Amino acid sequence: MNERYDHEEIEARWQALWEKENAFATGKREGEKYYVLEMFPYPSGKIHMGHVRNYSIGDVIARFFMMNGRDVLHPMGWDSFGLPAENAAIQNNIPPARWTFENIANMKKQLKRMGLGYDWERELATCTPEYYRWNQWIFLKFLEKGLAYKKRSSVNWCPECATVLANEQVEDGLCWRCESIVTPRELEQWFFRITDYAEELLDHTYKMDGWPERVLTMQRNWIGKSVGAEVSFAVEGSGENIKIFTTRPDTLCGVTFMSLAAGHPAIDKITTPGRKAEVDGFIARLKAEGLTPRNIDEVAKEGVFTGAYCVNPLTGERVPVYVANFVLMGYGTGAVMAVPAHDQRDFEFAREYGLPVKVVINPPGAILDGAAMEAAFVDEGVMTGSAPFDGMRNTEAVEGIIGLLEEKKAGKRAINYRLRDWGISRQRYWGCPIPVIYCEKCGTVPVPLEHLPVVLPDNVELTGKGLSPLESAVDFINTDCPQCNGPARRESDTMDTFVDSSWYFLRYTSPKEEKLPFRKEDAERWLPVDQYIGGIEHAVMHLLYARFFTKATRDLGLHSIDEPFRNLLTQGMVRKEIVRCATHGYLSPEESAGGRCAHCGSQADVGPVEKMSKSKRNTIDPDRIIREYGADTTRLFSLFAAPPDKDLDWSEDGVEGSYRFLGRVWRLVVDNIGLLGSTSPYRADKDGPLSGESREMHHITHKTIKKVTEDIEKRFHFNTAISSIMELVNSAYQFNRKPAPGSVEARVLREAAEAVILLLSPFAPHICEELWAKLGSKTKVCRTPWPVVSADALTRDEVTVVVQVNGKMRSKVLVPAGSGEEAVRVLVMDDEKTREWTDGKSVKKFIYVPGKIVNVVVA
Ligand code: ANZ
Ligand code: ZN
Repeated sequence: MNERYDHEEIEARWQALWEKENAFATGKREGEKYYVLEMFPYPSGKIHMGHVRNYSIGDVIARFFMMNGRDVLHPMGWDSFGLPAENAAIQNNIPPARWTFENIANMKKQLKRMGLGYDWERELATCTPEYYRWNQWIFLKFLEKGLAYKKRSSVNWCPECATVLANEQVEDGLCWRCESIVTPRELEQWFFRITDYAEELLDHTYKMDGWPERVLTMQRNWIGKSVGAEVSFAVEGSGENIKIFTTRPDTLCGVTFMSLAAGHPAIDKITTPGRKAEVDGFIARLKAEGLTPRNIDEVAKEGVFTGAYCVNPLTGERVPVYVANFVLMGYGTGAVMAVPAHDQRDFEFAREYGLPVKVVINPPGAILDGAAMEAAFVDEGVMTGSAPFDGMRNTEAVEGIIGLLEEKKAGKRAINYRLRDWGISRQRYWGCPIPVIYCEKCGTVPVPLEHLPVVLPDNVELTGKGLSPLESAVDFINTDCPQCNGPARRESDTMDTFVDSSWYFLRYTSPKEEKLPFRKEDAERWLPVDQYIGGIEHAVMHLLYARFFTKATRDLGLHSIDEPFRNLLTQGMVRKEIVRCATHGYLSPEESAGGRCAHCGSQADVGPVEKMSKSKRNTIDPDRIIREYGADTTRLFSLFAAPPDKDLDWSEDGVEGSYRFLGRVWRLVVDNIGLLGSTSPYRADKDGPLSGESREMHHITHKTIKKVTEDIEKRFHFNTAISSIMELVNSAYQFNRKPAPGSVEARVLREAAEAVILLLSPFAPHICEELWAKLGSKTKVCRTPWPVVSADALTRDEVTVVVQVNGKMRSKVLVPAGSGEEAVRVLVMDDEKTREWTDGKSVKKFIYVPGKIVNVVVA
């Protein structure tokens, strides 16, 4: 009996060996640098299939480039501040720090159990003072440069729980815990001036050719640049001026009213006494409804007249001023010049309230009638009613109109961004303290750099009530003013955890540095990250903040890199069918074994396929799969079942198929170890040219090396790379007719077996290390150079085979010289002319005279 494939023993042994010599440490290879990074996890406690997929993808890339001689940086760490630790503390009375570090320990064990090739010496956790002191340091540098500032801003307040809620704790305007209505509450908060970088952030998206277009588009929309004009409208008889932002200065002569956002500061000053009650009532109602930028296009257009009029600076016409529900305070100036003839929202509003519709642009060759229009005309056309611009194309009139406004000092060219400054204050405990002190005498005082870190205190009582939990940490809050030494108080808010993840890829380049967040030469050696891999859910926030931090730290002189991530891969989701019982709801795989509900025995409903999630109970625990099949199978399946950027549908059959394939690879080597172990691989220069089946086997080996190399390097098409390795294994089995030890056939077989092991090793590293050692190699696979393609082997001799069907010549087929009967049969039966005579008939006999003729006998 030959040795069986004992994945558990093999995997444990190789993981220990890799760990012992820190096999994947940076700096062990001479070549050019390669930085591959997977988005670091939040330590929730257990890895899920999404992690398995993400990290398997990264590990293939890392191992591939290591074998290609590159100096690879492949680090891992923990995004370990955040709300779940605080919730666990409130619910189960476990300190957030203990909960977090226990989770980290457990997940680290799981990642090691997967055989991932990380440089563990660079591990970092954002919740440690060694890391977050540099958040504080960067904050203070931003403050010094005016990139950090404080302003009043509203938070979500739940009156019932008496606490501030994070955005993700507000569901449809209600508190997630008690479902009472969440109200806004104004607090002083800290902001990062990301808008200073709006233009550069936008501009570079047009040069980032290693990013998916979809992500770039999302970032561009988020930044939301609009070019237009700012125009002042004087309010009659009040001395007030209302500024508006418009992207359509060409429509200025078509303004028939004005719309203000409910929070616009002019409202109180211009509303006439007779209109005040109605205006106040309307505004109060809007506030209660909670209008957001997302639902603004869906609501019915509504408004009230303020009683005031303002004057069009170009025409001198007076138009009524309204408060309207579809104007947002947070965008532009919070005021809109309404042009119902050419803007659909304004059009709907005008029809609702009987306001005039004045056409100033006609479609080429037609004349519109404002009274009869059924929708706004929003396309390009010819100017009208706008002397001296009449007859011009509207796009060409824009410049002239802005020029006139500038002459009259009533307006100017303006650019607007949808992007807002980044509010980083969180009324939370488990986060990085903001390093600021408030003194009655000196005001807001930055913590001196030499006093960092401001350490987050433990022993803080978490109740889920009140404003910031740190307020109650008296020893922390009460301090001395660094300027006057008088009594002072620390800032009690902590930073948004997105701050932590905005620069961790820089810290990995010098994780132990004690004088700076990172060393300049390290950052410049490793950045940009050559390949970044993570979920599409981070397309905007994390990826935009990381880009902003890179630029802002560059401008602090810390390095000279413009963009952090050269190539971005957004992996698809892992999905599985959902299963439900009519009485017991969603069922887990364990609860629905055999297609029946484990609680009541009734038939379970299966489908459709959805993203794995705890709430739908359709998750698969990676631990179980790794225990049953091993890490190699788990990795292989998650890479084989779909290309990395596409969704992957979980299938237990697929996992078993991957397991069987590894068993086949195992036996190919182990069952022939006597022969393979005593033979050197075929080398053309020593062994001379090949012919027949040996030549074909040699050809297939090199064709596969070429295909797998290109699939990994150029396209990350791991699934097709794996299927070519599977074909190579099949060919090796077919070729293997027990050649004599030391024969050229034996050497060709050994060459094929080596290629299988080396090519498969980034996907299934443990079994490959084991087989490689069995072949007698002293060097580990992960230190062995990637196989090289021989151009000679790629060319292939072909011979023409005549095809007869029932004795009559019907076709000619080209087949590789030396092909076996099986291979020829596949080619012949697939040949179009042959199929005309054989399709739908059953083949009784297939006679092959090698290299010459085939006779197919059909009934
Ligand atoms: C007059 C006009 C005429 C407009 C026309 C459009 C078409 P983007 O591209 O999104 O920047 N607007 C300005 N501030 C607003 C606010 N705070 N809330 C809601 N709408 C606002 O759009 C800018 C356009 O949206 C501006 O151009 C303004 O309407 C409106 F035929 O001004 B426009
Ligand atoms: Zn002071």
